[in-house]
This record gives sequence, C-alpha cells and structure tokens, in this order.
Amino acid sequence: MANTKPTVAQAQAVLDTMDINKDGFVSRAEFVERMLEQGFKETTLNQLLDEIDTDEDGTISAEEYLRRL
Ligand SMILES: [Ca+2]
Ligand SMILES: [Ca+2]
Repeated sequence: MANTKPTVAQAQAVLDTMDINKDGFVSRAEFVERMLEQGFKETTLNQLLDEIDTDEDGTISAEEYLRRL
C-alpha cells in the first residue's frame, strides 16, 4: 500500500466487502473468514483481532480498522 493513509470511507469500503451477511458490521468470524482466503493463519488473525477490536464488542469498525493500519 502507498504511504498515504486511507480515509474512513476507504476503510469502510474494504470492510463492506468483508460484511458477508450485510448487517452493516464486520464480525470477528467474518474478518477471519475473509483473511483466511488471503492466506493468513487463524492464530495470527485472532491476535490481530484482539488488537483491532479495542472496544471488544466483537465487530470491526472503520475507525478500529484504520487505527491498526
Ligand atoms: Ca456482518
Ligand atoms: Ca469493535
């Protein structure tokens, strides 16, 4: 990715592609499923999710996603 940080809108667009059941939230399970397709390991993803989901509500918001990039 380039040096410029993506905007909230861009992050939301990425998250929308991960929102499998289209409820407007990316759950940890949805995130893991999409990232496994990208070749990430599940243990790595669970650690990553613990870091991303700072409010621990079980979903990834655009703000949380951006903060971790
Ligand atoms: Ca969802
Ligand atoms: Ca969260």
